[in-house]
This record gives sequence, C-alpha cells and structure tokens, in this order.
Amino acid sequence: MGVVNVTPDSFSDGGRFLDPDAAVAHGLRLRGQGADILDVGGESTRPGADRIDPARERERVLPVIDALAGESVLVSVDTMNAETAVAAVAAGARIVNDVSGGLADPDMLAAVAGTAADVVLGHWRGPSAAMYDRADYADVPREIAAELLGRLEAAAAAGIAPGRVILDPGIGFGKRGAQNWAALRGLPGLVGLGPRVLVGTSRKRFLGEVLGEDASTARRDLATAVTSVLAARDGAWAVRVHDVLATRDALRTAAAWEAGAAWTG
Ligand code: PMM
Repeated sequence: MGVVNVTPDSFSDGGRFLDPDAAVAHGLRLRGQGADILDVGGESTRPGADRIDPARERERVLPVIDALAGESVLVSVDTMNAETAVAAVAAGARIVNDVSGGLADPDMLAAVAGTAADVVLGHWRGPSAAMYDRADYADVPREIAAELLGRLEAAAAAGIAPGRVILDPGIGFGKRGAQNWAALRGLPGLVGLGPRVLVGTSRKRFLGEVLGEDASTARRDLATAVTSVLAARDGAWAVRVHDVLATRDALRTAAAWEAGAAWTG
C-alpha cells in the first residue's frame, strides 16, 4: 500500500502533493513501482496535529480518488470522518482506512456498512493531539488484540461482516518507543485472530529512535523496508509505506530467500 498524502502537514511528506495533479502523478508513480493499493488521505494524523474541517478534507481527496480509480487503481481513503468515507467510496475508493477503528466518528461503522467497501480498523486510544496521554499498557500486544477484537465486534454489530475487516496495530498511535516494538512482536497473535492485518511503520519516529534521532528520511526508508519484510513474514496482508520501491525490492529479495532452489524470478 503506497501513501498519497494530500496534506500540507504530514510529518514526512506534508505539502508535496497538495495539488491534485501532483498527487495523482505521485500515486501513479507508486503504482508503477509496485503498489497494489494507494491510500489517499487529506488529514494529517501526526502527533499533535489538529483535526481539519471534513469539507476541506473532501475537497482534497475526492478529485485524487476519482482520478486514480479511473486508472483502475485499488484506492483506500485514509479518513476518520464518516461523510468523507461515504463520498470517497462514491468517488471510487474500495477500502475505508480509519486509523481510529471507528471511534473518532460515531457514525463511521454504520456508514461503511451501507457501502460495499472493506474497512481498516486501526488500534487507537484518542485523537492525535492527545494520543500519548493514554500510552499506558501492562501488556501491549494483549491489550491491542483485545481492543481490536472489540472494534471487530462493533463493526459486526453495525453490519460489517468480519471478512470485510482489516485490523491494524496502529504503530505510533498512542504508543511510545518500545511499545511499538512490543506491538510488532505481537503480530503473529494479531494475525491469528483471523482478519487480514495491515501494518504501517513507514518513516515513523520509533525507527528514528533506533537509528539515531538525526537519521535522514532515506535511512528511515531502509528501516521501513526491513520492518515491512518482517511484518510480511509474520503474516501481514499489507504494509503501508511511502517509499514503495525500497519495500518492494526488500519483499522480492525476501521472497527469493524463502523460495530457495525453487526461485524462478
Ligand atoms: N499511519 C499513518 C497514517 N495512516 N493508516 C493505517 N492504516 N496505519 C497506519 O499506521 C497509518 C495510517 C501515519 O501518517 P503518515 O501518512 O504521515 O505516514
């Protein structure tokens, strides 16, 4: 899954693709590099970010989704707003990616249920502006799994069958440093719950902490590729990344390693 952020303020690529044509061109480039899904978002979720007006969010994402879906791209919309989700599906998105797992907008799950879209439910403990206040865990993987199971049940109660759900441990959301590594170590358990699992480590702060805080974005892309390969090895259905080429190369290399003598290219 390649990231297309149509925002002025996302932490690693804010402002680069605010113009719809630039965003579409970027998305098509990512598809050419091997992305199977493009995740289009109009609201930054970086720590401390303020919420934006949903109408402004739709102005940003709908033309980009429309154009990419018109090029037969499988598009997801990264939104916590039910109205934006419904409008995005009408514009051609086939996955609603809600990092809040349907908690930020009480109308989200019912809105998604009324569409044919699949839904990503992320592990989340509160809005970006305050997300670290609730980063208290006795057992990180167990609590993530329990809370995501709760969201899966809420989705089912709203009319979304489990087969339409993709779970996401929400790396960086309400988790500090080592809590993110604990969440990743818990991936096999999360995968064991049944639904597909999506993992997003791309360029996040916890990678910078491992590499040294002054690590360049390019070095975080290398660390992203490594963590994405390990997530895939542990059963992740998809990985969400900014640098598709690096992760695609890493995944191919790992697949050749796995294939051994059966490798055919
Ligand atoms: N991370 C960001 C945004 N959206 N969606 C999912 N499903 N999982 C994530 O980990 C995730 C996400 C972080 O923001 P960015 O777009 O600036 O990288």
